[in-house]
Amino acid sequence: MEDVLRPFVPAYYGVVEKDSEQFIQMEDLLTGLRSPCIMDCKMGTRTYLEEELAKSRLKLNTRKDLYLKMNKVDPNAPTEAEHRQGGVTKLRYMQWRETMSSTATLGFRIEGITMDNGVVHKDFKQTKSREQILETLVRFTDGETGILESYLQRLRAIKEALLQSPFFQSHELIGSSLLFIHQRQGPVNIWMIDFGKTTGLPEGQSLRHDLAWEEGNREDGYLLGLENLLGLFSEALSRQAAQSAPPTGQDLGGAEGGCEQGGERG
Ligand code: I3P
Repeated sequence: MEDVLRPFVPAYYGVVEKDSEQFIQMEDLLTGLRSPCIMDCKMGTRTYLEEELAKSRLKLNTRKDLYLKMNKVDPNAPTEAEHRQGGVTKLRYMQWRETMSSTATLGFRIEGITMDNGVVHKDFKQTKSREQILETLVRFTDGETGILESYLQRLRAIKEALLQSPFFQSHELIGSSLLFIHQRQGPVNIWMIDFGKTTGLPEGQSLRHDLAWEEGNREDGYLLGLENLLGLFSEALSRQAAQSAPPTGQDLGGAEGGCEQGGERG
């Protein structure tokens, strides 16, 4: 609450006790919204902590539930040994999820979307290419250029704050999400959420967040993901703007992608 990231995270109201259990009390990001569209993007190129890696090397216990989830998406994904065992380790599952989706290549993945009619979409485990993501962003925003533009502005503001944030510099953010929320003719917002696996670095150490992970460097790739999100929102906006621009009677062949990436990725 004292960091420059404060405007981008739900407000924290302290700890409350109920039935002798302790809870943290937080702002409800959906207050006042009647039919919001919501998208959760899990940030970073890595979704497990380095300590989970070490633990999983020590005890290679396999999990049936993760094997079943993996097998459901792609029966060819488990190895013969994993099929025989009917189990995979958590690390194996998490790494598979990273490479099946856009996490490993783009530094973020779409986890789920709720549309304004309440329908929940969770089938994004194999959404990996830029094209698949662009199509999803257009469907999520209904191709509305105003909404895409507002999201783009908010992403730029988040990036600026992150680059100045002492909290961001000194923490490894794993499994943290950006939550996109908009409502037709209503507010458009993005929030940083899910800090359950956000851990502080030893005093005096910091992270860049845009470097490749090597075991020991704790880099999470958060900024790589943010940069790609900026590029993709920018591209979606250019496409939609080109489509909705009134015809001029001249050859519009070069309109699509004319200002592709909008300079966000350089
Ligand atoms: C889950 C997802 C979660 C992870 C969970 C996985 O897979 O990767 O991030 O929780 O582990 O099952 P999926 O998205 O395919 O359903 P953590 O980030 O807390 O590790 P879990 O089953 O051990 O809770």
